[in-house]
Amino acid sequence: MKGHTSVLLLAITAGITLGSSSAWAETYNLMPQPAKLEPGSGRLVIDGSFRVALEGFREPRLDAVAARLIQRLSRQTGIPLPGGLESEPGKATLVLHCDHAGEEIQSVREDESYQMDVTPQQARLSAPTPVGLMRGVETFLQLIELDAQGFSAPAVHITDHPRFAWRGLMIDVCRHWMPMEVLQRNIDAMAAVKLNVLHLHLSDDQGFRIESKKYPRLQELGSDGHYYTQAQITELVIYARDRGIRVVPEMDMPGHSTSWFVGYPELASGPGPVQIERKWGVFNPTLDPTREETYTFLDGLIGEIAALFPDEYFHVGGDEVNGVQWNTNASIMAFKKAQGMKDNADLQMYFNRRLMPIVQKHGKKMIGWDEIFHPDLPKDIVVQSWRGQESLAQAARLGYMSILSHGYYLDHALAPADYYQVDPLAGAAANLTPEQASHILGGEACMWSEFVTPENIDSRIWPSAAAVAERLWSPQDVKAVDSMYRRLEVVSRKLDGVGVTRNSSYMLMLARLAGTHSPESLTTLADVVEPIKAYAREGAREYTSLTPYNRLVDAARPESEVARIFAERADHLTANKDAVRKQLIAWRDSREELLPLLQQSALLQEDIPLAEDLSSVARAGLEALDYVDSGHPAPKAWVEGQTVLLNLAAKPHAELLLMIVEPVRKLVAAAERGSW
Ligand code: TNX
Repeated sequence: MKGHTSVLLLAITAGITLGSSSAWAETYNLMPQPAKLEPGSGRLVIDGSFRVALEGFREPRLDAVAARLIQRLSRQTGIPLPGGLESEPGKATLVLHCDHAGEEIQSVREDESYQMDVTPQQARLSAPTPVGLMRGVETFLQLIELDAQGFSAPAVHITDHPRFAWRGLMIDVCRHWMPMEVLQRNIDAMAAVKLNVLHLHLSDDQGFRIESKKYPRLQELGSDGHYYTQAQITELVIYARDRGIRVVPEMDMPGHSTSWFVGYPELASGPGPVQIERKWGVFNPTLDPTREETYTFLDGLIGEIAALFPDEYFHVGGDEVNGVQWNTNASIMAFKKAQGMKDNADLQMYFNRRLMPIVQKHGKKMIGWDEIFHPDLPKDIVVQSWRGQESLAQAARLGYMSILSHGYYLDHALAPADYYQVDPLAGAAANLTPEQASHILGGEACMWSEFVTPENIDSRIWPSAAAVAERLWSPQDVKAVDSMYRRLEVVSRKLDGVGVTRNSSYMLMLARLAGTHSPESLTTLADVVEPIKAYAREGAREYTSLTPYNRLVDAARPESEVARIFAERADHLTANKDAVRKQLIAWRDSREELLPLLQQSALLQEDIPLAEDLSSVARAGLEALDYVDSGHPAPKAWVEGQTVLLNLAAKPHAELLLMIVEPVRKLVAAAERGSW
């Protein structure tokens, strides 16, 4: 019992309430943090006698929840556990109590709350709905840890519910095709951190990724054979529903639609023939919004696709229409003139107004990227804000529902902390009235797949999506970055157990790069570099969907944990001097083993400058430590020399950034002062 009691005593003596942001948070490794947690005393032992009972409302989905819980617990602990339920709740280790059925089709209104009581005798988890129970089960699994006495769950009382109803992850399966197993393992990981919407970006210039029986040339000619069959979609939707996750399909239109026109060129606003797009960016092919045939086609297609997805929302895309084809088509220009439209935004608005009743006719509400927003559209549309938080706030002020994605772009390869600090109700949305704010349903992390493949996509989604999940689930005042990182490290490892390949594929990719050599010394370099950020890679070279994504930049993580921890230590040098010195020595000396390894691999040669910089930057850091230890400020010429070196090392090489440069800069500054 590692200090649970002391935290409790501390809290009682200090007279503070144990709210979401108090000291107890540091005792457990929960993510997202529950709304309310009170520590109890003692621990519930988890061993081979672990049994689960179901109580109250029953449905097959709950039996599956219990069965998966037992399996996961067994995998997490390595303890063999028999499947099957305990029929007498009094004898069970964990009682799952469900009040009543949930929604037939899970929606933003679903009750996801739960309560949990863990005592040394028994754990009781109760929830109004099966989905609430699923959320609680994940908390229970996160509570279980190994200490000197074995596996146990600490005694606690938890009352929990989400802050936002829409907590999504968007996966672009078009730029790079993502087979079923990628989606399934990510659904499992989403459930583990209480995300509840998988938004599938199913069509784009580079691929049409779902089977249409009505218009089969869409996938036959528009997908290179990489698409989900209707049977697979049904399977996926059930898989997600079993885990309390909605699946929202997106058909991006009228732009980002090149792949449609390979099989159906007559739908385009410009002349054919059309090929599947291989590059990244914004392209000209766009649906012709002026022809009636377009809407007949969309009616057929949307009807067919909408029927496969029970969710109440259907995403129509709507982003990045460049207007080139509209501006060069005489009949479209004449149409605009005849209708008194002043620009292409008006024409896109006309398209959306025609689209709206089609979506409704098939029983769906419309959601689209923020370009679709127009005050003439009915109030039940949802605006997905990606260009800035202002559009989110504006939509809310006008009574429209919206979700935030700006700031949650996982493809930008930022650090978990960067995503964590973005709050749907901050920034432009901070001054909304409570009524207006209630229109903001939540947010979605977006994984655009220009620069990810099935091999490395998990390493871009996780663990950042867990930080976003906490932002969207936990109370707004849960925002301490240190605490987030401490818990994220533990939760990240548990996500590996759920099937996330972030670590396993990292090792495989490094091994591939190293060829027949051991990848061990390569890890030293790979652990301290990060891919260049945001859209920088698009300018770095000509990428296409046929480019191999097998370089160090593709293996490297969005955030170097090693460099982050080093930077923290360098910031508190007096306490960490030995560790910092030791680390710098290892980096300085890594060159000797690294260089021959890099030279012998065609894929690694481009990284030689990084290995050189790692060594020389580390040497600069060591010299800086020596100057400070000597008690005399470093000579001016030395400082200037190191600054030149650091500035060069700060530049990207092979699309990678060396993350130890900035912390070493601080050491050099200390040497210049002659003190910490
Ligand atoms: C913009 S976000 C796009 C996508 C790209 C993404 C890359 C949005 C609605 N459109 O087509 O993949 O940037 O970050």
